[in-house]
Amino acid sequence: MSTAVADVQALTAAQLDELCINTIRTLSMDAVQQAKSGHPGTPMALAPLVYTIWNRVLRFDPQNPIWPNRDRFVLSNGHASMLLWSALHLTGVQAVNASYETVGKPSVTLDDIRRFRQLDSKAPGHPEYHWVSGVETTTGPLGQGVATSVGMAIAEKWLAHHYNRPGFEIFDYNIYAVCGDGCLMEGISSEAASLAGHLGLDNLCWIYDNNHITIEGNTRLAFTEDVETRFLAYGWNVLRVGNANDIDRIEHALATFRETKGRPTFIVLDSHIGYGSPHKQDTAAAHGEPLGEDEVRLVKKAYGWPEDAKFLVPDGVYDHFTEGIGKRGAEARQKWLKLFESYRAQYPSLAVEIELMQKRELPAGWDRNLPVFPADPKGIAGRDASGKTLNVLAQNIPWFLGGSADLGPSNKTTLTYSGAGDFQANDRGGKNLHFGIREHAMAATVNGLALSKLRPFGATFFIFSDYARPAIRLAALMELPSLFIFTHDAMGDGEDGPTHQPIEHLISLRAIPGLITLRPGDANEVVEAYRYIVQLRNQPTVLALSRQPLPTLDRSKYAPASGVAKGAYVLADCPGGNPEVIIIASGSEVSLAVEAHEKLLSEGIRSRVVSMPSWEIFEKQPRAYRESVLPPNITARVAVEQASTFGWERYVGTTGQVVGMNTFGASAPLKELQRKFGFEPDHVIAAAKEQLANARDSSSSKR
Ligand SMILES: Cc1ncc(C[n+]2csc(CCOP(=O)(O)OP(=O)(O)O)c2C)c(N)n1
Ligand SMILES: [Mg+2]
Repeated sequence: MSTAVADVQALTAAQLDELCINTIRTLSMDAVQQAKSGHPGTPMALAPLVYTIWNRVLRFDPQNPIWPNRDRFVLSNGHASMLLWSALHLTGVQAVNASYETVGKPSVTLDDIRRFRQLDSKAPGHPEYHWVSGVETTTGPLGQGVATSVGMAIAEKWLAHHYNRPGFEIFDYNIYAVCGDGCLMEGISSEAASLAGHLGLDNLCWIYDNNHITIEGNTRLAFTEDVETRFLAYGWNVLRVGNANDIDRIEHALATFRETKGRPTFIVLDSHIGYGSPHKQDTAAAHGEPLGEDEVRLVKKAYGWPEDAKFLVPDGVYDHFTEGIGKRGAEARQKWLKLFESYRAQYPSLAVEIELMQKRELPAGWDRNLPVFPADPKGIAGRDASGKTLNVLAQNIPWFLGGSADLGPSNKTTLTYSGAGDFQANDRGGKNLHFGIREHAMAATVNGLALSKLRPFGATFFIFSDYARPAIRLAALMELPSLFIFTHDAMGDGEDGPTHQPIEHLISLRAIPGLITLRPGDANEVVEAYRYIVQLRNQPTVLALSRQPLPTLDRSKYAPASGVAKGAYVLADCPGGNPEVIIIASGSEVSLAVEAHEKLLSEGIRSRVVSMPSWEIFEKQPRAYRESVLPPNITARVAVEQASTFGWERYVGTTGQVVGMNTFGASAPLKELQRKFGFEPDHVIAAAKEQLANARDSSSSKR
């Protein structure tokens, strides 16, 4: 008799395990079949793994999926999302709202699973943080999940170091990440594994679904390296489970992970994609398309499942999860809550910090001693102003930390105050992270830190934001307050030449929904940019900073830098405030615009300078404000920005002029580049006058 319809009381423990595993398998097959799209084969193969992790190992309370000391489960092979939807559903994980409260309903219902991949279903195509409670990070772009898990592991170590006290293990959780061939082929996983090995992150366990199959066929086609040896070389503990259906062995390997100190663990799990499918097992056909109605029946038969049942959760399955993860998780959390209450009594200020952090709030006094820079025509580089500000913020906000991809001395992101320290295997308290030359893993790690509620930043040259872009995009998709600090934002490092001069980077980042880009124009704008950024709770930021000194504007003469918080503001205006031409600029071009403006004024031309560090912030302002800065009737407009001209029509209109870049840069001293590409006052003045003449012509022709 099939176990699915048997009397639950009569089942052996092993049969009950199998019943739960087959429920995950069949839910996955049915959901994909119903959606007519999706990935059935990997859930069929990995159901025993996911069952074991969730029901036997994970310290996670389904009643509260945001409990700070929960173990993290990351599904890096996000196409196998049905594994996660099944786990979240069967364990009864509760939904949480944006205010971090449980709302008394399940995160994923059976109905969501029936509507897998459909609009508004809580069982979308890939795991989506923020959309489905219980998803620890968004995955789908292969490799991102495992790289993000490294940030989570760093966060746990850092939190434990800072907040645990004798007798108070407030943070002692582990991170489990499941990945496939694709994740391990992607470069980001190599970067991340190398970093994790170096840092000896023994709270991190990756489980590799070694099924020898990707979309095009057998891994013989393109992936023949010795993966185990590779991970040994990274300094990981490498284990192997030769049969993905052997849950006792899986459990044993996971126990070995927990006992392993000083290095992360990599478990190779030999599996059969499409397990149980007579015609599709071990073939690429099981990867990314429905099995077909007939095959589904055959598989169900092989599992001892009623062939016609769909979305069946047999009696006893929910209960078995309640008995397993439900009971274990609730006990662990209740114990922790008690522990935290006595911790609060003994260490009230630390407890407050933990609570603020969990809600992404800032501690009192977070903005004290922020620098104010006096007017100075010689000025200071954006990166230097940033370095000074970072060092203040990192002292005011205990959980503000970060680092660079080996460019700390250039990015000026090194935290130099006494006690800042370096995060290493032998110092878990350091606030300087050394990502090495691994921009992609750095950005994903920053996301993992942000997912763990720290306030992280990662830095490199702006040109290399390309190497980090997929993770920046995910930060935006996940609505994380990750901060990416990119210096050398234009042609400031002139002699390095076009390989080092960003052109299209700003506009391409401006195109990412939800991402804030900020390119401050002088030192005080840098400070104001930070003031804005650290108050963000749900948006990532790209901060583009100059390498070279920029004049510090005289704010008694020009508008205060606090205008940065509006994205764009009138920095300098003509007497009476009724301009006839507007010059809009960002970053290093702001002082150039001001210089041109002063000359125009002296010639009796009524000009206005708008400093526009952030398009996105400006777009959030009420229309009345936006029109006060850029009055629609003033069409004579010039934008000046040492970057691609692409997109500036938005603010200068189709008749406006953009002093920007239409080509790559060149290798030469900055002054010569500024001359060659027209970033000089005379050029801006000429553009403004041309604009004015055109505007006068067109208004006289209208008359
Ligand atoms: C960065 C990235 N490139 C390509 C894809 C498209 N894609 C999705 S799954 C897949 C094959 C993955 O193979 P594997 O990780 O072995 O998964 P399995 O089929 O074994 O589950 C590919 C190429 C993707 N999701 N992400
Ligand atoms: Mg595979």
